[in-house]
Amino acid sequence: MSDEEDIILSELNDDELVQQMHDDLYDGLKEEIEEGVNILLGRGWTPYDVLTQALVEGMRIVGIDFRDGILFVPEVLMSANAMKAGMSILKPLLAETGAPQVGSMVIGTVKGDIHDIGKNLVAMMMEGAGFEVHNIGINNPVENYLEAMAEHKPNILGMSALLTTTMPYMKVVVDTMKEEGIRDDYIVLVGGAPLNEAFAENVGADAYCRDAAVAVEKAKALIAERA
Ligand code: B1M
Repeated sequence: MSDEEDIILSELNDDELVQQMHDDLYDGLKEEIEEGVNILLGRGWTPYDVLTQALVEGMRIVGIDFRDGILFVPEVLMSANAMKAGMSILKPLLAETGAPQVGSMVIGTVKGDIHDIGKNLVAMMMEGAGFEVHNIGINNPVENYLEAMAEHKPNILGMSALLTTTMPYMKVVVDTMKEEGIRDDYIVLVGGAPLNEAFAENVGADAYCRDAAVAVEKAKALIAERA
């Protein structure tokens, strides 16, 4: 039996448990992540702290070793699945704040890009802040965004891209909105690890959102500005 199999998560203190969850996320251990999330919640941690300190931070570490060629796609997929399992426990709790509805949003990852963890996190946090969110998934061509906007008439369009090769597609979407004469009907928010403020401005978005909390802040501020 290896040392890892001897670890009883509930016997670890908070710091040790969070550390162990980073390791378990790295190893793609879905059940252990679910157990860890439940233990931290049981100890009175807020869903937001569990999300940011145990899950998002763990994924950041996975990203470093993926970049450096230490982890490969199949392993990172397992980490992503474990992360999603943890997120699905937190989702209803984050949405439970009872915040009054403040607006609505269509959000999706752009064409050619299948990364969805960050986008889903933004969707969860927006829901928790009182937004009605229509999450249209991954790999979205411009037609999907237009269709969803026509159907749901949101205040906000959110786009996510995690690859330097897919982020320019955001400009295709904004330019098409301009051609159709609907650009100014929506607040356009963009996000994803390789983006920055200058890029957002360049593609004609209203704001760049560094993370999910910033997305909520910017969404609320821009809606208030337009009211
Ligand atoms: Co990918 N991948 N990946 N990957 N992957 C990155 C992005 C990469 C940086 C890894 C690396 O090299 N360090 C790199 C991109 C390099 C580049 O473009 N310069 C990369 C690569 C190269 C690839 C492939 C090409 C690998 C290959 O096949 N050889 C391939 C591409 C597939 C495709 O999309 N066509 C690929 C595949 C995958 C997996 C499938 C294995 C998996 C995705 C699983 C999934 O999402 N279901 C995966 C993962 C997990 C990652 C990393 C490790 C983690 C991404 C993540 O989930 N982060 C990532 C490394 C990294 O980003 N450091 C990497 C956690 C998440 C909470 O953060 O997504 O940044 P993030 O979201 C944040 C903010 O960015 C912001 O808020 C979120 C929450 O705070 N935000 C928004 C995001 N979207 C927003 C939208 C908004 C607002 C804010 O709208 C309003």
